[in-house]
Amino acid sequence: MAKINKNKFKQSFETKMYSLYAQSINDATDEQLLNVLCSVIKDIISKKWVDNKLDSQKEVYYFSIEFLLGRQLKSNLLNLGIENVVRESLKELNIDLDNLINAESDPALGNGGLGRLAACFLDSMASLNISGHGYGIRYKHGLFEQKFINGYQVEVPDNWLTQGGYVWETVRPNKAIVVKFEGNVNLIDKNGRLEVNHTDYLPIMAMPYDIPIIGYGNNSINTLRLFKSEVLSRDFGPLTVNARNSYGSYEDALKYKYYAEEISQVLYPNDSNYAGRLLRLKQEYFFVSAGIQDIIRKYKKKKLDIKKLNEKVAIHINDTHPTLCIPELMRILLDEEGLSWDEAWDITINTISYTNHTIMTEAMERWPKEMVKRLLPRIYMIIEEINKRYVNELEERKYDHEKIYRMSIIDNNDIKMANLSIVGSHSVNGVAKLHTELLKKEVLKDFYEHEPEKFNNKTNGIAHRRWLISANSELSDLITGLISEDWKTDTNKLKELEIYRNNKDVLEKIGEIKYSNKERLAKFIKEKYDIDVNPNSIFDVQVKRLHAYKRQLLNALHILHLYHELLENPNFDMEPRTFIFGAKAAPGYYLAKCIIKFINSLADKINNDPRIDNKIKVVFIENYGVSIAELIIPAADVSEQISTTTKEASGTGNMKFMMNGAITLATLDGANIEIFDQVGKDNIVIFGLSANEVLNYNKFGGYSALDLYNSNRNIKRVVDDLINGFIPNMEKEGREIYDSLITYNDEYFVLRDIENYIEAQEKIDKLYKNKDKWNEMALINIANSGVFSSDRTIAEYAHDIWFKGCEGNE
Ligand code: Z16
Repeated sequence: MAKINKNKFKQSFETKMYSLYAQSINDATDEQLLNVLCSVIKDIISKKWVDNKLDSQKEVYYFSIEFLLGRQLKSNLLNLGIENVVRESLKELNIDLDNLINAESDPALGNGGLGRLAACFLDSMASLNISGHGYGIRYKHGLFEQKFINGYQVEVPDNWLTQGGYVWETVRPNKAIVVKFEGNVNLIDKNGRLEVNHTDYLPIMAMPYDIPIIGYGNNSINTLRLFKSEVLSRDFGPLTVNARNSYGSYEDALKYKYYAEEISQVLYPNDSNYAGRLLRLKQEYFFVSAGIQDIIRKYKKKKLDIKKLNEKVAIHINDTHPTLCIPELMRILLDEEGLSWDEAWDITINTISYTNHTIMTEAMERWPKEMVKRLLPRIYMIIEEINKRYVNELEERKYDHEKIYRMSIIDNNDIKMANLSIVGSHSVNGVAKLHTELLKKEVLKDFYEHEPEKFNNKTNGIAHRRWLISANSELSDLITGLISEDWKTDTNKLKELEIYRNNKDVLEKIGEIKYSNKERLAKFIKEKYDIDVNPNSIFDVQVKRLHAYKRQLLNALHILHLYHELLENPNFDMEPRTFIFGAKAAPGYYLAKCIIKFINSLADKINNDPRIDNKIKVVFIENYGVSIAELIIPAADVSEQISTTTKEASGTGNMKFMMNGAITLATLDGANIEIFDQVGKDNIVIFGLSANEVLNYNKFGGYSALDLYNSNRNIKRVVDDLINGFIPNMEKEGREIYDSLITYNDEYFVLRDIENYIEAQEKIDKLYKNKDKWNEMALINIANSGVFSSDRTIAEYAHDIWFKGCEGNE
């Protein structure tokens, strides 16, 4: 842990204030104070922040096109173990630490689960003393900011860098890298050795911005290196004659500048849905090529043998967005290091491992051959060769033509990125048990049968330090008081909490902490939206991206159903409920936007209807993201995890809620199954179709939403409300949703599961009436959430994939 005392800290703080801003602390803005504080912390860690440990240890490089970090100050203070000294010192200087914590911008360089997972993994790698670093893109604009105007989602550009830069980053111009796009490639035979001549390419500079990743209580500091795209600066070094940026006209110069800077301009706002745009392909190759070149440069500086790369380096690709790592590494080994194909291929496979995050084919990346060929001519050649050799291998196995076509990397039109990832890596994992089983049995069946040893499961996890210790400090302190501090580094110890399951005082305390978290959220809702919510009501929460398969619509239709029950019978017996939503829709996802408008219109109607006596409140919180999640999740009683079974690969929000003592209301999908396995049937509420039922409907048909609608009064009532004007101001949107259910036969089985969901909700209502029992369930959930720490996940990645076969790793 960092050594620092109050006097020393105050002194450094004042000195830094003068050196950065030439003014006294009293005159400083919060923003300046924050900058000074972060700068002091960076000084504290700077000596330990050295990359390049290659000679002693294997280095892990985690490539991800998204890192959804969230604010760093609080978690850095926690991990350094200096929150208290800093808080007290600042107090003596008349500064409130919490103000500074909230003044930090929230870098939203990710969409949802995949990007947040990458951030949790960085935290765990550092905390487990793994030398593991991230490579990604320093987007100028992260995920858009969401505003509601008349209930519609409006996107406002995110501006996390407005304050002139990001407080935690350090730019390293001396480590900039050139990435080459377009041009022509000629292979020249030089006495039997092929020389690759790439001419007329556009050189783009990848400027590294490093963010320190601080381990918990262990002095280890890793690096997240994000690249910004720029024009090649003139002082960068000699331009090769082959480059095409020796522009003639002013106009050409501007075009080049635009081309370069556009690459890291903005994060694509799609979550589990791929768009296939050229700019996205540029982004992918940009950070992949910069990262791989950076790794090789570091490695060679150590004078290590390139043929042993995989003994010192593990490269992990987070989904297929960084899959070009495979041909890029091949390119360097072949063209620059002069290895033979077989040598290069062997090293590449043994260095790279791949995580798949979805079974939905519409989310799987495919890139048009022609696009890749034009943008990345050399990379295209290499992919073609990989494909040729792979297809040969499949033909030798005498597989039938259809199977070979399915497994091939390149088909008539496209490069199939998942196929390339599987073929070019030594490990393929899914992100929850069911997901991995579905990959093996369904989506990637051919590949699994061909190379079963490559496949393995790594159930996702979450950084418990951020999501419990930091976001819910009261609960964290209660736990520590009961079972001592060891759980913070070994979350399995949370199990010891179970001995308190019948301890009235402890259960009451858990209830009180939940209540105070709910009050805090209620206050926020009142201030922001002027809606009164009752902290004694059940806080029923669904926060995640808006997607048809996640079925926010099912939740909303149930609310509508309850509303009718209350209108029909004002004495209808139910615990008061506050339904809380938070969700961004991809800007081009029309149905998702209609669902937002529907929920907002429904909220308007219900919240302003005096007849139901405040029994139901509906709040759609704008701009859901990491910071707001830290406020919402600790305040939840019910965690809605209601995706169509088979569709949610894992889910990670589900784990955050569980760890904070919410009761999960779920389908047996993704990691919900593993939550169920941990807590047992009495501490979770399950409903809905099974995986096999969904698979059978998909394969054999037999589902008719219209029949259900015609035969079930409850269903008909709520579906009709979408189009009969009962809820004002959503005519068009209601029709769109209605059509998705009736005309297009309800692809996600909302109507099929609704009766079952209503029953499950009734069960929740009954359970909540018994407070002791409810708090006991919460305790059991917290006590069994330990396996969902990303420390466990990362330990498995390290053991089974990255350090497999290494000394001291049995
Ligand atoms: C994403 O966030 C996920 C999958 C995907 O193909 C693309 C993106 Cl951007 C999510 C999954 O939907 C979710 O189930 C999973 O928990 C998460 O990735 C992390 O694995």
